Amino acid sequence: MVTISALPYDYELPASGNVALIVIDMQRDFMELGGFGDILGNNVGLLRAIVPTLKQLIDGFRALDLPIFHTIECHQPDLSDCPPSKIKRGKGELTIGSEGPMGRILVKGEPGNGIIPELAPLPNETVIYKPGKGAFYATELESMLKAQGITHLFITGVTTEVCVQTTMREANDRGYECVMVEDCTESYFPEFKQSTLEMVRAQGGIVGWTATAAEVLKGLE
Ligand code: TIU
Repeated sequence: MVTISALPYDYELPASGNVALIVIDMQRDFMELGGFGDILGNNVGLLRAIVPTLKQLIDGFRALDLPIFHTIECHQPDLSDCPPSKIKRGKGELTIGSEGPMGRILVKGEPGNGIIPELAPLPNETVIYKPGKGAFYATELESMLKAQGITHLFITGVTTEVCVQTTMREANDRGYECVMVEDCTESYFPEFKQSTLEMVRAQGGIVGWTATAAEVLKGLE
């Protein structure tokens, strides 16, 4: 049994529990000027703060030979997997599929859709291409986790209250024991990040736990 110091109480990982690290949408679209986050009117620079800590956590999982799943929010070039409601959202001139400074906004394979170089996946790591905010909706993630017997998830990435929280809620409903890693997730709205951390661990951990990267690594190593 591994015990990780977490909130609202210690997170326990039974010997039979298989863990994975989930890294949500650390893509240029959300981290750089000219991407989707920027065209929605956000200060994308706010998200950079977590990159070194998230890199340490990723390196820790790599050193322990534990599985890592990266996700990318994206759509097919013909936008057939993007509901019109999602295209219409936002107030700027550019929208999903528009030509932006880093290629077509939120379209699979465009330069802006790539994961930032510092956190680039290794060839043995899985990349999940997701059309929704949650990583389970319309993806192979659940079947892949089941195939590997994974039961416990450490969830990181951006943005905390949008794709990270949606994914954690989807995972929780599917029976996964989830930890949101506090210093490996960030929001364009600091108060939304704080509220998300508090709401997932409220009511005795209604959605799961939160812990720092250092506590996660201390527990796993
Ligand atoms: N806009 C925003 O905060 N987030 C997204 O649109 N996607 C993710 O969170 N990845």
